[in-house]
Amino acid sequence: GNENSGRNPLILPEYACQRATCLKHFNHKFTKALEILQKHAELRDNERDSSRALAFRRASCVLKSLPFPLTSMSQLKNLTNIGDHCKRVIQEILEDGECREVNELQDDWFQKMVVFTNIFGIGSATAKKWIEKGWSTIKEAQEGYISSDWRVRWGLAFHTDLNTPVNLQEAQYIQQIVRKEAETILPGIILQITGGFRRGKEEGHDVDILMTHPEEGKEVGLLARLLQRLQNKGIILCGNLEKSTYSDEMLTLDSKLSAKGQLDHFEKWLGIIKIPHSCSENPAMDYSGSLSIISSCVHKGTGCSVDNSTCCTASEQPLNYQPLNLDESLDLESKAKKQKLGTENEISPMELAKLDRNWIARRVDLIVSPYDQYFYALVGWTGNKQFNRDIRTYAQRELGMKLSSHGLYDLNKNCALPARSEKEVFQNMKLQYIEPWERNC
Ligand code: 8DG
Ligand code: MN
Ligand code: MN
Repeated sequence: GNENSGRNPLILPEYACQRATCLKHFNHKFTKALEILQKHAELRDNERDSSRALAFRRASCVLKSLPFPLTSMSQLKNLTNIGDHCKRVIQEILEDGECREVNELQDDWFQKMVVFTNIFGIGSATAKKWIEKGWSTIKEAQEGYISSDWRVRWGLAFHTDLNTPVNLQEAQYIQQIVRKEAETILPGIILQITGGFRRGKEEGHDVDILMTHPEEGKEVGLLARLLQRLQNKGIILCGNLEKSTYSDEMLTLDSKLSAKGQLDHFEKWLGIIKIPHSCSENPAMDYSGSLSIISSCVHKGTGCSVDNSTCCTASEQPLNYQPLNLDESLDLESKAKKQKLGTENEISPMELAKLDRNWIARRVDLIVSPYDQYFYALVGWTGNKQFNRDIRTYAQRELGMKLSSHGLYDLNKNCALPARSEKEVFQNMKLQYIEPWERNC
């Protein structure tokens, strides 16, 4: 017995969208192990493994919502979603402090696969081929691989930059630049950082920015004009503008929008921009007004409170940074171009990366949504991916409804359910509201 055993039997709601799952929790020892099993299954990447991967993730997600540290197997008795394999892993960690299977999984192959699949544009199929060729480092791939995919060319060249996590200051700096240009083009625009930063993460692999305008149709054409302005400022390295492929039928029938798939049909730009090195380091900047700290973050249904520091969200207000001057780095580039080629030809991403430069490359996703889909888009692009899977499965199985980033469709009544706020999205699904920082499944 320990002080927590009195809390049992603990009943957690079955779906993660019915529970709070915060970044900080009591069971990292177990969830880290289960997520290595998940990652390994994902990297192996065949049909059977992908369902095993999801099973590991669901179990991990349950442990993240537990309001106490797990100390005995009996505490798992009333919990769903924890299968026999997961139970064996948990038991071994309880007894030995570690799990042999998990340790053995993290072999050379696994380490290499993680390194390679962390490259922008590289999936597990290509990573496997590289390992079969005997490659084990980024350098070997940089020197030996010629790709027709712009993402891979830039991803390889700027691997060091892109593998340095983006911090909150950088995310807000990027948001501020995008907001300034977007507001000039389209006054009244609504612009929001989504993704991990909105869930309270302090670091991320990219910055996700969702945009809309409350007047129907005003958002059309915004993204192309915005990109032109960012291009003129010299901050775009590369990227791809995807046109919207949305039509109303997609609310009901679309395999891409299944509970599994996370892809949607919004107009979006996925790319890489450059920001000054100094924008996350300048001590003269005052960030005190930039965070809205949520004073208390309570696990719903479990009565557990978590430290404030894990519960901040990125500001929705613009900040007042001085516009940073990139002229110097642009000079460097044009000098390098002239030296290298004596022409106006582009220098290669690899050469650009090797320059002595005062900027760092950052991955950015820009998404534009029509206003009538905006709050569904906001939920979808806030994530996380596991939260999306779960809430979409919940909608389908428990309500007979189809949820996507474009909307919610009642398959029995044959009608779409509009939402004018994020809270309404949850109300429409008969769910208690889950705050963004409670969606870290
Ligand atoms: P990180 O960048 O901090 O590492 O994590 P993240 O912000 O949670 O992940 P992300 O890969 O940037 O994705 C953000 C959310 O966007 C994620 O929950 C899935 C969601 N999403 C959609 N539609 C699409 C889509 O078409 N492509 C991608 N990549 N993500 C999408 O709702
Ligand atoms: Mn992200
Ligand atoms: Mn993203």
